Amino acid sequence: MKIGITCYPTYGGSGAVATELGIELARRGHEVHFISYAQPFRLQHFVERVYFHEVEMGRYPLFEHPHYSLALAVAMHEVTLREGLDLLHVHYAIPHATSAWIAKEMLGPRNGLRIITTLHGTDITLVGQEKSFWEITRFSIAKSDGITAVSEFLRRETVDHFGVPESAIEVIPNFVDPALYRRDKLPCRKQALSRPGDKLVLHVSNFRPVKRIRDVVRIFAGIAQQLPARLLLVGDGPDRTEAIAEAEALGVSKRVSLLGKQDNVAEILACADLFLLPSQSESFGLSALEAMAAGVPVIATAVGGLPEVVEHGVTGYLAPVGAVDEMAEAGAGLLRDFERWTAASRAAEALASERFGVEAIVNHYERYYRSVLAGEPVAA
Ligand code: GMT
Repeated sequence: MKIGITCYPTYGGSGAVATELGIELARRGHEVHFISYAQPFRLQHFVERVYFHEVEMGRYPLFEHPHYSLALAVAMHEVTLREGLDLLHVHYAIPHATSAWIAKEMLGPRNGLRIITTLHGTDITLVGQEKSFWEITRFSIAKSDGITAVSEFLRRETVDHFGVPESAIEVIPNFVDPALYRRDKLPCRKQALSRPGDKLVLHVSNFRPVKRIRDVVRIFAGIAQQLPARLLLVGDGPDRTEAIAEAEALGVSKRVSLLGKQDNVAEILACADLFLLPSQSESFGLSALEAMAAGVPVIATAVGGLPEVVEHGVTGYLAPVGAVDEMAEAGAGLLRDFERWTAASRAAEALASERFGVEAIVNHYERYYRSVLAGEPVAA
């Protein structure tokens, strides 16, 4: 197959999943064309059968706001014609599904291009529900030839808020390649990250309000009261200064390290003892899955798709949003008890590869592609 993939290329779960899917599809013999405004961050090396097409943005003084959606549609149209794409797989509805629909309209009815839209989260739960985006989100999803959602939770949200029939949405969860996260195979430079004897608590995100960064720091402070520990914050975003302020207010700033955006989170996960994800909402929580793949138990909120990823009491602990004391207790309890921690770590690794391993999930995507291309009903 010749597949075009569009995603947000900067740091974020949807771009990570889209890129790793493209790389795996290419490994299986498909030709994959990424179309976006920048090279996806996880596409760092030459990969056979993978191509990147940068969207060119025309500038004109009259345009106060750049017309990215239109430029993207033109790029999708051009690449489809030039490379003979069979399908465009877009990740995150806005504006990618809209641009894909425009590109298909420009190609005309004789072109058999198919569009698959993968819904990732806030395209449905937040952005898509804003008044100015609701109608275009609904329209663009309805015009897609196939729709996938990364969790059952997100499928239900899409049905409830956009009236899409449940049977029209295929749930295909996110995935990991367990081989890339094996902690025994990765160099862990714990001494460079913390003092001897410290437990390493990790959070990775884009530091947006939905991640509740203050809660991350509060949970950590609760843990650090009970045992020697260090908090590693990986990523960056609008709430970074809030995190620093909260750490200072709680007197733990000397125990918090801000590592910024990191290309190789697997190496940091290999040293980590606990992962925190106390989000307000999370349609899946790819970072939690990656932590589990590295054998790191996860303390998270029982919201959205997280209960589909983290098994409460087995691979980690789930608590209500804002229950920082409960999460701190659960975290400290696990870190203090080596036997329980080891059991949770092994269960996390096993669940990540058994339920979310790259082979099975990419097989699912391939089956779905074939059924969409054949025009078959694709109901789950
Ligand atoms: O929707 C977003 O907030 C952005 C998106 C991203 O690019 O990271 O995150 C969503 O997609 C991820 C990949 O499928 C999921 O792991 C995240 O849970 C989801 N974010 C939210 O639902 C807040």
